[in-house]
Amino acid sequence: MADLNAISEALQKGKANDVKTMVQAAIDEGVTAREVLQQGMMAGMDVVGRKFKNNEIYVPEVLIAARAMNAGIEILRPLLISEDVKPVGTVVIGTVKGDLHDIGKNLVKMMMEGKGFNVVDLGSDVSADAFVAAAKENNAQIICCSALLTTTMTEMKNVVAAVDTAGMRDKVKIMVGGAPVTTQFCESIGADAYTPDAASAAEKAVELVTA
Ligand code: B1M
Repeated sequence: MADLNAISEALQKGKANDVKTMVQAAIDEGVTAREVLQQGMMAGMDVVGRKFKNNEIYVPEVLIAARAMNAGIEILRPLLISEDVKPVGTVVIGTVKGDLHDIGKNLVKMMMEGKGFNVVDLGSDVSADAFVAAAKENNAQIICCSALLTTTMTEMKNVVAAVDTAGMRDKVKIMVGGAPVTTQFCESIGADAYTPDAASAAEKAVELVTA
């Protein structure tokens, strides 16, 4: 029987090959991709985060765990992205300036692709001006900003201001998310929507373009 806890533990130890093998085995046994992601991999990443915070492990171990997480995500990707979907719009996504955390952003991207969006991924450490330029160039309806640090989430305010300055505020919706971000923060900076996870971000995006 699939052992999601074993996936969590392998991820914590950074054993990318074991994570891949066990994720594939769980899927073959009929466990859903979402269960594997949430109860296996994200549960493991939570433990990594706690240990990192308590100085029980350091950046190299976290990077190795992140690599194992990405290895598992590659297997889940086609399953999380459902096929027969029509393009519903274009989204520009990135992690804000100064912030290198991209795992959550990659999940949001994947879920949005699953809903049929064309997603332009700017990567991490993305400046407000780069968000605006890409939105203009690709005729995007939505800009999605991710931030994992309390010190970088404030950069989202600069994105809202840059979109405003470019005269695009009535054409482009701005979505924000990431662990330290809240609804109150979203409202305080004048962004359009905050969602706590990748799946709800994708649902909200559909709502924004079809409203
Ligand atoms: Co860093 N890090 N990190 N880190 N890291 C955190 C975020 C931290 C909480 C750890 C801790 O102390 N417990 C802490 C932040 C504290 C704070 O600001 N409050 C922290 C710190 C301090 C740092 C450094 C400053 C450490 C240092 O160097 N002293 C440094 C900063 C580097 C930088 O960015 N400039 C740093 C570095 C790193 C690594 C490079 C080693 C690595 C990142 C590797 C990578 O991403 N490629 C790393 C990691 C892996 C983490 C933890 C352990 C895991 C993050 C993660 O990927 N989670 C993290 C602790 C934790 O979160 N448990 C931690 C899994 C991911 C799926 O979740 O990204 O939250 P998440 O995404 C979620 C939701 O938030 C949401 O959807 C996803 C789930 O469905 N979501 C959105 C995300 N974006 C969204 C956008 C949306 C909507 C939803 O709409 C647009």
